[in-house]
Amino acid sequence: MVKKLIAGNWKMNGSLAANEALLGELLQGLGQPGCDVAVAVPAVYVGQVQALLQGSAIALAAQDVSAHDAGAYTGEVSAAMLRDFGVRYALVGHSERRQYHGETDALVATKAQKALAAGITPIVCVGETLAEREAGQTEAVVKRQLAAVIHAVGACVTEIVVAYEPVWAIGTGKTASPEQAQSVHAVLRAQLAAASTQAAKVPVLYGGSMNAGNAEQLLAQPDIDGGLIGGASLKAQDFLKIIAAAA
Ligand code: 3PY
Repeated sequence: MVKKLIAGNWKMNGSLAANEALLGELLQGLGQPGCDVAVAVPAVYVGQVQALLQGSAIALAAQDVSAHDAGAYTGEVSAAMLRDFGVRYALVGHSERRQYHGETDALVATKAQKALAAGITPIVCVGETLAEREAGQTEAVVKRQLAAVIHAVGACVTEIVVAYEPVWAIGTGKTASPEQAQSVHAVLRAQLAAASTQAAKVPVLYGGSMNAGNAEQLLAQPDIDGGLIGGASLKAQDFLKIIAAAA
């Protein structure tokens, strides 16, 4: 069985003071978590959060990573730079990046490769829009998105994490029902199994308005191995409840 992973995605939220308060409360309530835990913080706070998490059970994650190694790419942050700060995971292909920054499947796949090459585990986000779901394209869309990464990373597919985040459930308060989520997770799990006999160890997380109220039911599904948590990861007590539900 895969060890569950609960990863918070702070998105573009936080400040030096707010991060310190949030992590202080989290670390105080955490104890020995029965699952892996990470927080994906804005790039500018990676150094601060690395120091605050030193020696704790919470891993540091980035929200994005450059598809380039170094050079004239103003505003970009490379995988090696993130690794310098102890970053363990990096989100790639979050729907907000696909939607607002035009990230393609090919770019997301390159980002996943760059993360892996630097020793960072990419959390590969896939998910369909409402229009795609209504057109009966959910399976085709998530399989296409994941296939690009599987093709690019080859045998390293066992080193990735996948997050299914239906776009219509992101920041909308709408959540996929446990059955809806499970059926997509089963598709992704089968696709991973077809790519590698070792892929059973790849965690497939659910994201998209997972919160303290619905986490337990979602996490009880056989193919849901954790969560990528948006808004609820900014409230220490809610995030702690989700972590407890994953144990
Ligand atoms: C959400 O839950 O809104 C997310 O986008 C998590 O990444």
